[in-house]
Amino acid sequence: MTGTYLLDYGAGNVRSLVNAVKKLGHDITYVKDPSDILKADKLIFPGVGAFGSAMQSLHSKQYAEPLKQYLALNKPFMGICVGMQSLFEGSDESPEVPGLGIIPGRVRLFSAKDKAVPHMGWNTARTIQGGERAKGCGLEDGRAYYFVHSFAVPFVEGSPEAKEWCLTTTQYGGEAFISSVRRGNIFCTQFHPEKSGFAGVNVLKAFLDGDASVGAELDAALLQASIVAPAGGLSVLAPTYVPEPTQDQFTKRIVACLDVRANDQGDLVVTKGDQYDVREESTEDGKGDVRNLGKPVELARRYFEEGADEITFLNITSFRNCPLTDLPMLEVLRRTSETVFVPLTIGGGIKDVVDPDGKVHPALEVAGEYFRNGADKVSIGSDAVYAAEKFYALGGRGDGTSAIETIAHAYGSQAVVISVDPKKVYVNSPSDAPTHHVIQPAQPGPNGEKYCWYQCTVSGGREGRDLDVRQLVTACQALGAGEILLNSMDQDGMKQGYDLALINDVRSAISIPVIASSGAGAPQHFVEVFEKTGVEAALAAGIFHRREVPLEDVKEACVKAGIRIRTLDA
Ligand code: 1PR
Repeated sequence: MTGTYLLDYGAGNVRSLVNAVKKLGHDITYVKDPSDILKADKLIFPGVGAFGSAMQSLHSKQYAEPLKQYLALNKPFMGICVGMQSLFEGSDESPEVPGLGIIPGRVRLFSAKDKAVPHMGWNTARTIQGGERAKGCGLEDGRAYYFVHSFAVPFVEGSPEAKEWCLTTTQYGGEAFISSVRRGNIFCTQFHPEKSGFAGVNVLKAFLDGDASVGAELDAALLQASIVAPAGGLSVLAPTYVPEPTQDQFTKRIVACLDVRANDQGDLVVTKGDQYDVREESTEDGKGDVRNLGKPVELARRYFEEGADEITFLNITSFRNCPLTDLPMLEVLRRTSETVFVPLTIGGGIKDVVDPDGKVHPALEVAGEYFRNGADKVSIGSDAVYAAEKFYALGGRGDGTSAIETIAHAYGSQAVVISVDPKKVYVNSPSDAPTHHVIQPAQPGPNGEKYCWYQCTVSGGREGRDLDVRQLVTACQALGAGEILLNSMDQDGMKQGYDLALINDVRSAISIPVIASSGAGAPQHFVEVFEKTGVEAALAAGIFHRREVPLEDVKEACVKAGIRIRTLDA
């Protein structure tokens, strides 16, 4: 069968991409056999996970050779993220594994000296070559797209990859990298069009609707216009235009969070607590109803349309009992990913689970199930605390078996978020908590205590552990986590602003991105957290659910304060 094919090797979320393609009115067939590749009229390769495992999968499934042949025939191809990287000669992520070698150049690790790594969020793609090369591919100069990666191909002016292939560059901190390439009918993006809202959907549309002959003509014209004969007599493409000096346009992210659980009638609802208590004022029987603030799929869609940069679902009672055979959030994800084209994170119950028949499912399998159903990241709460405790018990190392390690290994660090539920413990002096990292909070404690440490909790805050938040995040980063979602049990639902002392303490301890959470009550709180801490993202729940503060107002306040943010028309 001819048509558009998807080259998938089962490593991560391709559901969103398939949903986007279908929404655009196209059919897509999964490549199931190496021979399918050459049958395709158009081929999309959404590489996910680590470079080495992607290449190994291509070889073990015997896809590499037919893919090279397909590319040599100049048939329409779209590579996404690792799907783009695999076309280069190799990557520092897996130095021993060669790439396909179609494009000269190597994929390198970002430096974490001046920025958080992974590069996770919305950033701007600038076209070079005067934009000529971008014609017809739906990509707009200066538009923000969603990136999530730690490795990239540096943009080196005059290099063969820059001259012959580079379509757009993006600046992250002090580094400019190649964010998309195009030559003939080969078109690849480092960013994820299927996660880049309407801007990304336009890129996919152009590829799917596009005429295969256009790419070939365009390239021939460019080639003619810019051929030079250097000393060796070889013809190479000269850069027709020198790219504008680029600026880092990386934006701060606004995340809408949906705490989900079943209410007493058994319906799955979005709820929201104050300091983690999600029940209404107690009724006579001493047990108020679970607050019901809406339906998860509908609310997620509303937030996407209103401009949320990411959406997080937390299944807040999954620590009780959640066999793999009955994960209600799978359906929520499947339905959400049909209409929501920004990254989706799912948390709650990412751990080894036991089915009623006694069958054990490792956390990796649980996470895999979520990725296949539309999640881009999983968020680990309680299990991360246990993993960190084990890390210290082993003398500061992992043993490779934790959920963090196994999931990061298979799906990449960027797919592993740690959700932290810390609670303040006040002390009179640092010597009262000698094994913990003690700081001075903005306000003294109830008995005038000048110091506090932040205790990690498990099971939705029900149990405190002998581990402080700094110990937790440093251990989790070392084990391979890619991002921290930093809640605060004290600030949750209070609408008094984020706990800046806690956030600064965590931000300064690690280099992976941090999402500030808990306590947002007004647009100014977002401005404050971005101005006074180095966090990459800020999350809120209650004020959005209750429509007390529209997302638009939050973004407007940030723009007015000069904070780089993705606006819907940007
Ligand atoms: O331990 O891996 O099963 O994960 C359980 C997850 O459920 C954790 O991420 C934990 O944070 C979450 N959780 C458990 N119980 C509750 C609860 O509220 N009773 N919710 C809970 C945590 C905090 C944030 C909230 C922000 C922003 N909720 O998610 O959205 O505080 O709120 P605000 O803007 O209204 O202040 P595991």
